[in-house]
Amino acid sequence: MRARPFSFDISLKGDWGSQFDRRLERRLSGLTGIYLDSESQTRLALQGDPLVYEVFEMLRPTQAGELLNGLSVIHPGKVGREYFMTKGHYHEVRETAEMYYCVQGTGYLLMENEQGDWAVEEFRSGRVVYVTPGWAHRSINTGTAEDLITYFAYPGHSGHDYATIETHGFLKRVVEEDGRPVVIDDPLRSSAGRRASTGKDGRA
Ligand code: PAN
Ligand code: ZN
Repeated sequence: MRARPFSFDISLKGDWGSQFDRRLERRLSGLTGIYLDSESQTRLALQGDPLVYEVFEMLRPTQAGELLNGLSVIHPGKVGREYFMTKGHYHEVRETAEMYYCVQGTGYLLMENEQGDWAVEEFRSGRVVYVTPGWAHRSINTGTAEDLITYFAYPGHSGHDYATIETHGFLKRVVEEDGRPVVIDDPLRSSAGRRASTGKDGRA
């Protein structure tokens, strides 16, 4: 891990990951339960199990004062009427923010907090989204052919709480209607407001 200041380039066409230390991949079979149309999800997972998204991380100490940063690459695709998207999570330390910079593509960052507020911000090339502390976030690629590529940075001690979203889902979903993305209420949203136990960072 570098001890001196450094710089790197994130605009290398076709070579997005080369600056980063670690690559995580998420295939459809590992995203059970996130899509409304579970039959389509199972069928597609059996027929080739598409790569839904990849995360390229710059490894830094997981401590306050550091910034964990990297690239999310969400590939284009759909499951039923829903677009390829990330699992989504809260930060385990709720008081931590995050910034996203959209390098390429089109989509949304869907967000909500534990007070029941929600927000959707648009991703398009050159656009920044600031996630305020305490807001869960999920990236959604609404493009038909292009990867959605975002650069993110968040405090080193944030941690990830995936369990809360796995248990309750988000309040809203972005689905395709007449060829366009629209925001709808999640019909599966659990009415139980209790938060799941967070446990350890489940990212790897
Ligand atoms: C990002 C996300 C990344 C993948 O690095 O982790 O876009 O999304 P999931 O973690 O929900 O699978 C981030 O928000 N980190 O905190
Ligand atoms: Zn995050």
